[in-house]
Parts: sequence; structure tokens; C-alpha cells
Amino acid sequence: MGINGQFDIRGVARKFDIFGEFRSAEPYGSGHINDTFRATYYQGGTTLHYLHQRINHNIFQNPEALMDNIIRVTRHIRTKLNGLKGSSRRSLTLVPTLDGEVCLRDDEGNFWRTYVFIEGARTYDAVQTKQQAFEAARAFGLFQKQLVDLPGPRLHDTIPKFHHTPSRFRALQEAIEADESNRAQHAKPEIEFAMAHADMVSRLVELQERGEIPERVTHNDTKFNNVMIDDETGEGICVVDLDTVMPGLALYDFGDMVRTTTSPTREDEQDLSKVGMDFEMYEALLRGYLETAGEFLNDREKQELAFSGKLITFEIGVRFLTDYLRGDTYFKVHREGHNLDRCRTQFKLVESIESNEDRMNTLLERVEVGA
Ligand code: ADP
Ligand code: GN1
Ligand code: MG
Repeated sequence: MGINGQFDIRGVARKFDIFGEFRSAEPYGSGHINDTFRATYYQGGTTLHYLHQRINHNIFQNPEALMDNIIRVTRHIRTKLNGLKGSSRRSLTLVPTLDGEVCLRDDEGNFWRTYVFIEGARTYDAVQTKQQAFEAARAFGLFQKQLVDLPGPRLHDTIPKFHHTPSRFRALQEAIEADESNRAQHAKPEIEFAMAHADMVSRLVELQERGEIPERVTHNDTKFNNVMIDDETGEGICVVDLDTVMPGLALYDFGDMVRTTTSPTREDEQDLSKVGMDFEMYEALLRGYLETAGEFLNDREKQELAFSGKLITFEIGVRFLTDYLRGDTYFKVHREGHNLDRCRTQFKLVESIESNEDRMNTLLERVEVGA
């Protein structure tokens, strides 16, 4: 076993086309799926960093297809950034292996990739200011806009039905029925809350089926900690975590921004009295998003923006609850009941969004007329 316990990062790093001397590596970030390491290299008198990531291939069952999506998307964005100041920090850059591959397959069957580390910027697990909310949404909206004209073929679905809320809801019903970890007894109020909201799960998929909202290239994991904020300017400079970039609805992206960027708390806050939508944060988020996405969204998409926040917050809550009932097999957990705590936070936020929904819709009308 290597320097990082479970993984030999030095051994992995040696296989990538990095000019410089490996010094050390440490686990990095707070993602729930992949394993991320920041490695330090010594290169011609200075130190610099790269990011090595193990792709969770239990969850992403076709890593080659996933990498193919990322290559196409980052290449397309790069052509759009051509010449712009600081463009190398505005999109992810993959580092190939010494064999010229985008991904390394190690002896244990793991898939590894390496990114150039973006310096002078960082991600946050909880939003602190309205400016951050604005910037995050502007950056994710820009990301969608940059991909509006991505040439075909259609991107691969890296996880089929990823945001198909009715399927997520059915999975919860099955987990309740099976109750294989005998935990349903500890989650009665949450199960009740979920069942009481069953009627909203089909709304966006039905609008899509009726052709009222279009499929687009979307990010699908627009958590606040998936956008890098520049340390000096506060600008949202680079969208990261591209594993779930695939065909989706723009509203899924906006919904996940509402989920992670309008309550000042972390996703697993245990003191529910602190969890709630801050309306001014929402306003900043909406304005930031429309600044970049406003020009390509259709009217129907815009009308559903507030609803999408409620839906996606509910959907992720349902997924946390399902995983809790199944015995924590999907999301990484760091304490007992972690997924149940996360579910409670989401459901509390759903309630808070419900009580703000009318105001959120009125705000949209005001922002649309430029007020
Ligand atoms: P996960 O799928 O585990 O969430 P991410 O791709 O989001 O993994 O990476 C985890 C964290 O690493 C991010 O939240 C961000 O802080 C940081 N990060 C990701 N890519 C880069 C990069 N190219 N440069 C600097 N930091 C990065
Ligand atoms: C996972 O990888 P990460 O932590 O950015 C999950 C998202 C959830 C999120 C909840 C592939 O994202 O869908 O919204 O956790 N990613 C996958 O925090 O399932
Ligand atoms: Mg992430």
C-alpha cells in the first residue's frame, strides 16, 4: 500500500506526463463519489500542483465514455476561450499518461486521471456572500451557454436516468419496502414527508415529454463546491467535476444551485433551525444565472426556475434517504446516520422553498423586466 493508505499516489503520478519531481500528495476536497488527491511537484525551483483522481467505477460504469464526454466538452470550451485573459484557468485541462491516454488503468482495475491544478482559486462547501451566489450561478450558466452549440453526436449518458425524479422516487419506495438494514423505523417522519410530496416528481419529465422544455448539454452536479471562485477577484472562474456532464435539463442545474447556494449551511447541517432559503441569496443566484443563461432559455424553462429548486432539493433528499435505508452503499459517509442527516437538511430546505415559492416567482417577473 502506498503513501495515502489505500492508494499509491506516487505510483499513479509516475505514469502521467508530468515534468517535475513528485514530492507529496494528500486527499483533497469533500466530494461524495470519487477519490481526489492534490499532489505537489518540484519543478525548476518552484513547487506546483496537480490533481489526481480515481474515478468511482462502481458508480460510473463506463469510464471511457465519461472521459470521452469530458474531452469533447473541455475542448469545445477551450476553443471559445481562445485568447481570453487567463483562459488556462477557465476550463479544466487533462494531463495525458506517458502512453498518451487520458486515463490510467492501474493493476487493481482502478481508473485514474490527472488535471492541471487551478491555483489562486478555491471552492467552498457553504455559501458565504451574495456575490458568491451570483458568481457561481453566472459561471454555471456560462458553462451551459458555451455548450449550446456542442457538435454531435449526443454525449454519453454517464449515469442513465440520473435526474429522472420519478425513477429516484420509485427507488426510494423499493428501499422502504425492502428495508434491508432495518432502518425505516428511524426515518418515519422523512418517509412520510417524501410520500406527501409524490405528486411533484413528474412535472419536469412531463414538460420534457411534451416538448415544452428541451434537452440540453448540462452539468448535472452544480453543487456550490463544484465551481472555483478566484481568491483575488471573487469571480466564478471555472466549473469543475465534469463526470455528469451529459444530456439533461437546464432546470436540473439551476435546481441544484438553489439547493446548495441559498442556505448558508452545509449539506449535512444537524441544527435544522439554521437551514433555510435566504431570499437575498436566491435573488443573487437568479440574477447571476440569467445574466449568462437568460439569452438561450425558453419562457417555459424560466417559469419553472423556482420549482426546479424545490424539485432537485427534494430529489437529492430522496437519494440520501434511499441510501440510508439501503445501508450507505452509494454516498461516502463520515458518521452514523450521515445520510439521514443530509436527507433532513434537504427536506427542511424544501419546506423553506415552498414557503418562498410565490415570492420567487414574482421576483422572476421583476428581474425579467429589468427591475
Ligand atoms: P468529486 O467528484 O469528488 O466531488 P471534484 O472533481 O469536485 O471531485 O474535485 C474535488 C475538489 O477538488 C473540488 O471541489 C475542488 O475544490 C477541487 N478541484 C477539482 N478540480 C480542480 C482543479 N483542476 N484545480 C484545483 N482544484 C480542483
Ligand atoms: C454527489 O461527487 P459529488 O460529491 O460532487 C452526487 C450528486 C449529488 C451530490 C450531493 C455522481 O456529488 O449527484 O447531488 O453528491 N454525484 C453523483 O452532495 O451521484
Ligand atoms: Mg465535486
